[in-house]
Amino acid sequence: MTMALPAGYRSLGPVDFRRTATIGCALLSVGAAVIHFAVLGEHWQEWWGYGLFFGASAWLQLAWAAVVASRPSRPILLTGAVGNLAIAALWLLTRTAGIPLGPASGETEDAAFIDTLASGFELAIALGSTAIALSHLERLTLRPAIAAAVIGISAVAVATLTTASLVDASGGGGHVSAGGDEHEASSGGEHEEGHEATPAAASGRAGNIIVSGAYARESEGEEAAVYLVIADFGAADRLVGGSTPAADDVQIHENRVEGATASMQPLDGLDIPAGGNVELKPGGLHVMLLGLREVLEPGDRVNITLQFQVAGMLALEVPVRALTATEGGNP
Ligand SMILES: [Cu+2]
Repeated sequence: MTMALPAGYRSLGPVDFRRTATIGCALLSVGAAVIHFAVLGEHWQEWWGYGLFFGASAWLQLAWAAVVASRPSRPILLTGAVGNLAIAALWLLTRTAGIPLGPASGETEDAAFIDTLASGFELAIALGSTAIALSHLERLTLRPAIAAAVIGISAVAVATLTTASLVDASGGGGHVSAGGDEHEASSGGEHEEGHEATPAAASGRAGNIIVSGAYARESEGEEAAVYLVIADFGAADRLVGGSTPAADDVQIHENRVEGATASMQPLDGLDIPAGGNVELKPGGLHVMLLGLREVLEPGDRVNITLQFQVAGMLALEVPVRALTATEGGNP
């Protein structure tokens, strides 16, 4: 300790154990805040109330981390413990009893890695902060090197786990997919033989556009309709068309009902309002594959590239579902 270290290190005295543990809690709080920032946009799309909750949680967790790291007083530690316990408890509620407020109220969400991790961080903060605040460890000290190692390992662990959860969420569709389906992108484009009734819908992102819940219906003649939800996180955009190796033409269609007859009208494009959501669903808007070169059967997957004016091309590998898997007979 005292021999080979440079002067700067030698001048460091023993480090307060509570201080070290507090910095660990602050790091966990930063991890939870980053996760909440990352999912803020998609929750805001669902309802501003959800967005506000995630935004407020993230900023408060970030602020608490900064405050507690510089001033680990008992009231500040206990405030963090109570706040994080409340957020973790709310998470448990939404995964068991159901979401208490907003358009999705009553629905239960599936627990994914990303939200389980954030809640794990919060629970650890709550327990850790309480223990630090109520314990009498003022006299306990660590060698500077050990304190630095503990903080360094905590920082790397939090950063690695948080990053992994973000990768997992973006790759798996996670919260984004409309039906709560987890989409595991299957490598290669070959057709799957298992004829599932409702294979997981596809999702993808380009620029500020996220497409989720995408699926095609099995072909009728040489045509098939594709449904999906388009969410825009930035400026206004426009879906102008698409292409697929499976068909000669890809058009945007709108169903119009006049009297007793329903007809499909091709559209030049489909405006996606800034920060808005457009749903292409049975009986309304859809993407139409025309002049199919192969029969699309339930369980197949079809590659479709959508063309947006601003966001550019967005490639999807869309599952094919049986006609009976969708409500309403009309495309
Ligand atoms: Cu159509």
